Amino acid sequence: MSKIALITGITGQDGSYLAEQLLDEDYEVYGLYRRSSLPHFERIEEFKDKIKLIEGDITDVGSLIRALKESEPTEIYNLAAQSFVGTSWTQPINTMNTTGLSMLNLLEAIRLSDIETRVLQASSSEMFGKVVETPQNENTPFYPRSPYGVAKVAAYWISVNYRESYGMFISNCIAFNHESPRRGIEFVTRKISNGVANIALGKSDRLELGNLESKRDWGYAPDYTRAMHLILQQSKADDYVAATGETHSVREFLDRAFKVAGIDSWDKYVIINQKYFRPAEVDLLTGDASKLRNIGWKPSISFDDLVKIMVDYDMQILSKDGLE
Ligand code: NAP
Ligand code: G4F
Repeated sequence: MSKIALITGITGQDGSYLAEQLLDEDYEVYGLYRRSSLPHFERIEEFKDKIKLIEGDITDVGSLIRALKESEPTEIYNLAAQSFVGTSWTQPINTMNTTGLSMLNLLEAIRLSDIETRVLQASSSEMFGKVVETPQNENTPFYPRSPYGVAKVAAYWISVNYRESYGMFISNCIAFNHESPRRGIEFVTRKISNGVANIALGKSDRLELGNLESKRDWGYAPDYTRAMHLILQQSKADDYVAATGETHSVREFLDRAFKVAGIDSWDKYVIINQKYFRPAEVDLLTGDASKLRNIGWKPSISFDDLVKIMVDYDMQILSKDGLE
């Protein structure tokens, strides 16, 4: 049977990598994108002609039903979300709708359309929040620390509930932070790689950041979209943590990024600004991905290489007078 994937959030970091990987595996790929006043297909520009794009919004059930009818997917990857934790305090209701309730929209759309399909929900390590144990695995209780985290917990539990209630094939990839040159510029890793590149090239002399002490389990985004695909190829729907198992502070990321750019001492460039601190912080995340490793997954890029890939990319595009 030919494989047909519908990816929500096709224009995002993960959507773009996943689409490329599925095209390489001869999938027919459909992508749900939302209308905006200016088109923003940068991340998928190079292979856009191979994807079938469907306009729709994850908060609009009608457009989801239309997308399902048009694509008749064998696999759905629900990646669409308001994914920036900081914005979830300034737009909590939008975040709950887009990141939480949207999963229920999608599941109801599937039921109303009466189609047989597998569903992958992009769950998040933010659900562990104020962690109750380290490292975190599939059995670690959730303690979300942001409206975003709470919305992801809601989406997670509705997916589990529909799996148990209706026997639907719904799996969760509980993904820890994953980054790449396609990462949005407001996330700390890309903000640092871009900021450091600007400083190294003499285009800027300051980088404003918030809490440098929080720690994250940072991996490479294409490894995580491989994980999402692998999870949906299993015979049984289930939930898996995707993580490297290593944790590093924002300070360590910053230090390494400046070193990659050839700057040993960064104190004079970095300014701590309270506006980037969060009302409630997630201090430490470290994932235990043993279950996913047992089905054949492993991360391919080390922390040091991840930082280098991102800084090198930003140096290269900024040298060409690209993104500022
Ligand atoms: P991202 O780059 O922010 O992409 C989010 C995507 O969702 C974008 O394509 C965005 O469209 C789309 N979207 C937002 N609101 C929408 C709406 N109302 N209707 C339709 N589409 C909408 O995020 P990402 O890093 O690729 O992450 C993918 C998913 O994994 C998200 O659900 C995120 O919460 C989750 N996750 C990410 C990480 C991580 O470290 N990256 C870790 C755990 C979980 P626009 O381009 O139009 O904004
Ligand atoms: O890069 P961040 O904004 O990512 P965060 O909050 O960990 O969320 C990301 O990972 C989650 C998985 O755990 C995803 F679910 C979510 O969608 C997203 O992809 O912030 C990382 C850390 C935080 O502790 C933050 O306080 O960096 C700290 N930080 C310090 N200065 C900063 C800054 N974060 C941002 N964005 N900007 C700063 O200037």
